[in-house]
Amino acid sequence: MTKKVLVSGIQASGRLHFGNYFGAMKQNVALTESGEYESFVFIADYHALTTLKDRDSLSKATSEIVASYMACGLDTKKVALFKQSDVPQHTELATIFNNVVTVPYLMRAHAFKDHEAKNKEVNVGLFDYPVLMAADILMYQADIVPVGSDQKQHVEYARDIAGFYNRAWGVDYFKLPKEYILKDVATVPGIDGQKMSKSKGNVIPLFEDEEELKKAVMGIVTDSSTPDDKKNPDENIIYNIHKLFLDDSQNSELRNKFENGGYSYKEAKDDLLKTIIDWRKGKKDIYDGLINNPEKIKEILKEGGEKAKKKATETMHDVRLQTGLDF
Ligand code: AQP
Repeated sequence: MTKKVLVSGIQASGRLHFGNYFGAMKQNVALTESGEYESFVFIADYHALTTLKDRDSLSKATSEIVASYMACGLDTKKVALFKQSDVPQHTELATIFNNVVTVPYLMRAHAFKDHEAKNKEVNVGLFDYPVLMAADILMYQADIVPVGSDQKQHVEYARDIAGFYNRAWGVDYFKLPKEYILKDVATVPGIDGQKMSKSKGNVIPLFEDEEELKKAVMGIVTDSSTPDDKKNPDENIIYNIHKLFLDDSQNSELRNKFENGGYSYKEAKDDLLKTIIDWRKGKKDIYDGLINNPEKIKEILKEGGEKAKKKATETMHDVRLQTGLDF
């Protein structure tokens, strides 16, 4: 039986955080382990260049994604874990897609509109980001793309672009991918209650040193309730982050503590910190081992890049024939 295809990417643009983990990484590891998918997980380093112009930060972020994925249980035997820039077919396909996409269509993308609204200068890479992302996804004929809700529109764009291409060249070639979004983790809040985001400085980092982790957890914004006050867990940032780590019975126990009163924010933060430290047990050692072994990281990426390139070469062979570039 042919397996369904999973494709998922993370931008190499900063410290990985629990929004990335619960929104996408956890699902990628679990779905890959299920054996039902052929998995392509990539580090979006071309995408990162839209914001990052610093050699060391890019290579550091790339290594951190590899080490984090391995620490979280991704098995390189069951996945192609690779760097987008190691498979130049992505940019080749994006160049072709650029000819079936219009400027007004790209002007409706959230990322572009957000930048415009803030009067930020938008580079062409950022403007064209949805097209490259469509190429990333469609290259592998993805069935599903595990993402947080912030990326939903980009997967919709990939679906549209598959249709634009198929119609333009009169083929039924690219499959229409679907986003895979789990409701409870669609938007993980950061320490200020807004969406946890690398660029907002509101993250709880996955594998940074305990001091940094503690600083982030203790920095979670709270209101002026006293320890004795009863607190509504659903409106509480500490609870909304902590619940993501818990099973049903642990979750209702935690809810009770908030609802009954007598649970101070200090205690709530200490408990969350303890949960995260427990979650990191075992994983952090794997992470540190890899981060200190750049040769191993390069070897993992090389192997993954070769697997991805095999499929990408097949796709581009077909596309070049369909479009008349090859004959
Ligand atoms: N807060 C979040 N809740 C749920 N899912 C999230 N993701 C990111 N933040 C959250 C998901 O993580 C995957 C990788 O994201 P990305 O790093 O490629 O880009 P992003 O979504 O733009 O992440 P950031 O941290 O918000 O980066 P910046 O600040 O650079 O824009 C995606 O599947 C994403 O949905």
